[in-house]
Parts: sequence; structure tokens; C-alpha cells
Amino acid sequence: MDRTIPTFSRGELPHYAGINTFLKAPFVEDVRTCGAYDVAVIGAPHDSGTTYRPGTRFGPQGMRRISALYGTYSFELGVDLRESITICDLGDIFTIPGNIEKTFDQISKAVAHVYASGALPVVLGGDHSIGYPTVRGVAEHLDGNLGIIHFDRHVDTQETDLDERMHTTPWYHATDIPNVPARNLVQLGIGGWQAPRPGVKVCRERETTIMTVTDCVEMGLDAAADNALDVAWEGTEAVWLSFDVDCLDAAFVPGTGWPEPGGFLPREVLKLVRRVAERGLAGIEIVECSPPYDSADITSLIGVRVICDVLATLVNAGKIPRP
Ligand SMILES: [Mn+2]
Repeated sequence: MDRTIPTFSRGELPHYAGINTFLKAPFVEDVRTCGAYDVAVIGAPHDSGTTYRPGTRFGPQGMRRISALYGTYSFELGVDLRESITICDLGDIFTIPGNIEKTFDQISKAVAHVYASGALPVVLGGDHSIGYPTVRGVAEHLDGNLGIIHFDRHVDTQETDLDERMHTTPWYHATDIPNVPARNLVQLGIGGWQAPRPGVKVCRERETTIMTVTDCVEMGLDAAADNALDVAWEGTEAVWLSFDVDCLDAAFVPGTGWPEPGGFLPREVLKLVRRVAERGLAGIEIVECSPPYDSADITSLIGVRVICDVLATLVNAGKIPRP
């Protein structure tokens, strides 16, 4: 019937064909032009900060690949991302395996560049050590303070691990930045047997807010989201969303570094991220997605889904293009 079907696959169709940027968004080689887009996706393929299972250096590739499964329209949220905003894929940051500190510098420079351009940074991790340099990159371009909403089973607040700044340490160093106060760090989904006592001690000393899965479910997801927003936005100018896929129950995220049973259900976590995105975000990162350990791409898929739901929520709330 359709005589306009081209010989070569271009654009979204067929979904299994083509070159997989994030949501088949245009790849932008000249990073100086990223400010022409509302949203810029960048990969941070770094797993030298892992302390158990590695493989998150393949996280950006894994999420881009399975993002081909999605169109840009959500019936439920009433948004077509392609109609509402412009998205580009900047490719990956040049990271150096085995050189965590040099990689941190690279990530901060890249995120700072995107944020300063006016585009909303969406960072595809990478292990959770990148949380420190991403926040550092945004914070240097703010006049006021930056809050952090952090989804995870783990607190990630100890000063060092294995004598280095690993993926268990980002928030200790992020909340040492003068305009990133620890009192504006709220952590949702913490629990199980992998929260190290040195990290919990730092949370107590710095008075961060920890909300366990039980806390969130028993107070109700709306009340939990309201509480998280109150903490993160108290006296701050902007809020960063850091989403560790392991905040979900281990059953849903086999492709991650430290799986832990008893986490959120996908529908719970999707509701929470949509609620906390309503007030606007400085950017978002998805971390700890390790495709070599994944099963049928389901871990990469939840990472993509969180980004899409957050972007649609920001569109509906009038928060992108960034005000
Ligand atoms: Mn974690």
C-alpha cells in the first residue's frame, strides 16, 4: 500500500534497524552546538569505581540499544517527546579506565559544558562514583545551592572505599562542595545488608535524610515524594536526580553491580520519580546499569524508562525547555 517506504532505514522505523543513539535522537558530533537542544544525552562509560561486579562501562551502550524499543509518545502521560522538545545525543565522555580522578575531571568538564549551554543534561552511567563529578559540574554554574534526590539501596556516603573514591563514596565528596549542602541530600530506597556502617555514620553526622523502602511504602508514595521534595528544595536553587537502578528489587535489575532483594517495584519507583520531577530538575543520571550481567535487557530498559518518564513529567510541568 505505502509506496513511500524508503530503501534504507532512516529515523525510528523499523525499531530493530539503524544506529542506536538514545531514542534515535540525532547524534551531535560538534559538542559546541548542544545548547541548540532542550536535552543533551551523554554517556559516562566508567566502571573503575566498582567494588564487586564491573561492566557499567557498557551501560551507555546498553541503554541506547534498548531505547530503540521505544517511540517518543506516552499515551498514559499524554506527551510526545519529539513534538514537545528537542533531544540530541552527544555520544560519550572520554573516560580513562583505572584513572578514577582523571575520569572525574573529564565528567565534570563535560556535564558543566552541557549544563552551561542551557540543555538539560541526561547522563547514562557508569558506576555511581560519577555522582560526585556530575554534581560538581552542575554546582559550579549555580549562584545558589544544589539539592540531590538519590534513589538507591545503598547510602554511598563513606569517605573512601579500598582507600579510593569509589562508587560507594560520591555523596561524601559531593556534599563537601560549598553549595551542595548535606541537609539537601535525600536518599530513597535504602535498605538491606549492604549499607556500610562508615557511610551510615556520615549520614548521621551530616544530617542527610534516609528513607527506606518500608518508609516510602508505609507513608505512601505521594507523602514520600513530598517529603523528598521538601528536603531537596529547602533553600536550594536546583535539584539533581541520581537514579541507581539497584533501588529496584534484585529481581528486576540483574544487570547491576550490587543487587539487593527487597527494593522498590518498578511501578512504585516510576511513580516516585515522576512525582519528584514535577518541581523541575537540573539534570538526571542513571547509574549502575551493567549490561554484561543483564538478562534480556531488562535493567537497561528500566533505566531508559526512568529517563523517558522524567522527561515527559518535566514537559507537562513546563520545566523543559529549562526556564
Ligand atoms: Mn547502589
